[in-house]
Amino acid sequence: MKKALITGVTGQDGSYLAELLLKKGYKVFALRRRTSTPNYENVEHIKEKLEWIDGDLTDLASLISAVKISNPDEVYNLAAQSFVATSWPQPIATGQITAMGVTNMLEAVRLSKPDARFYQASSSEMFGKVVETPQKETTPFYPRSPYGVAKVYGHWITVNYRESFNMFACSGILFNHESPRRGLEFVTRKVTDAAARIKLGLQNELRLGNLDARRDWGFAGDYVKAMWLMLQQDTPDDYVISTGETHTVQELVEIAFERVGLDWKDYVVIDEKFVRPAEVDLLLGDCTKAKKQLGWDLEVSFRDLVHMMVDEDLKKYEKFNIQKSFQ
Ligand code: NAP
Ligand code: G4F
Repeated sequence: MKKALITGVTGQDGSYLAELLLKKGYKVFALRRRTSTPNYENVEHIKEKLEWIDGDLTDLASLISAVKISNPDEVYNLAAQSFVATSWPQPIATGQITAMGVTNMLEAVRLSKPDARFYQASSSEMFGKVVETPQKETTPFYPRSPYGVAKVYGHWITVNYRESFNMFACSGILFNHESPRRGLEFVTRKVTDAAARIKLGLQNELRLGNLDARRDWGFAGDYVKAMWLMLQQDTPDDYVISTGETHTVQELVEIAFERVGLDWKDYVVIDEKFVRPAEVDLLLGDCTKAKKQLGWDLEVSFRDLVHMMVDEDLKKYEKFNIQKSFQ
């Protein structure tokens, strides 16, 4: 039985990856940090199947201990302060977790299980103010946020440990990927949640920032398969994972509101509070390398993804309304 250690299991990607690895017969160790209230919403259905280890990406001792306890064949480093907007008001915490946390995790592996295969969650946010379109593995980085800068560090330290210590370390440069498990602060989920709430009379308006930004949005369930595939290759490498389509935030809003039979223009209000100090205007990935070398492909289209998210949010609130009416 193969053993995997995942950081960030309570987040969106960690929950899908844990499901995938359990299905493949892995023993899955899950690093969790201390929170004041339990935070298992995304993994409630598999919670008992995971081997939980307490630790924090900023605490090297806890990571060394986690690697020793789990003795993993594969390590997936998904934990991060992952919300771009928060990285301006909290640049230092973002750097400590999202940048230096990667070195902590790599050091823990190097010191305790150097032959474990390592996956780093790099990001298309590193391309920032893009210097070429579409973006591929060789496109130079130009990060536009403290988060993007931290991810560039995490990316290069992963490459460096591969080249310096001959570690099997891979970096997946993943473009935006979403799901019904996405945090409510990210634009896709904020929009699908609001469309459902407005439809059910629980909310009157939706306040958003820049509607012109373009993203290459895919489904998280498809993207975790690429993470696993990267660690099954003969040699470690870096791969772009994307859909090869780009859509504006406005298109996302249109599809979500159309799904609930409403005209978005009647509800969306532009609020400067959500406009960023520096924006990433356009992301569009070229994942030819992943398709050829990993045999990876996606199954869920952008429109189906938005519909899936709206439908799940509607279901959630309809259930909530029924429960409320019994009180
Ligand atoms: P997410 O939902 O925000 O999950 C982040 C996870 O990291 C959570 O489990 C969180 O734990 C954990 N975490 C945060 N700080 C930690 C710390 N100091 N120590 C230990 N754990 C900590 O993120 P996601 O969307 O699943 O993304 C997974 C990874 O891929 C992240 O590294 C993200 O930056 C990267 N990425 C994401 C995308 C995307 O579109 N989703 C694209 C490219 C790259 P709590 O639950 O306790 O907060
Ligand atoms: O959904 P977002 O917050 O995602 P963003 O900034 O692209 O970052 C996500 O994808 C990265 C990969 O490229 C990951 F590395 C990162 O961890 C995260 O998962 O914002 C998307 C776009 C931005 O251009 C933003 O300005 O939507 C625009 N937007 C417009 N109004 C908004 C809003 N974003 C948010 N969160 N909230 C708004 O009200």
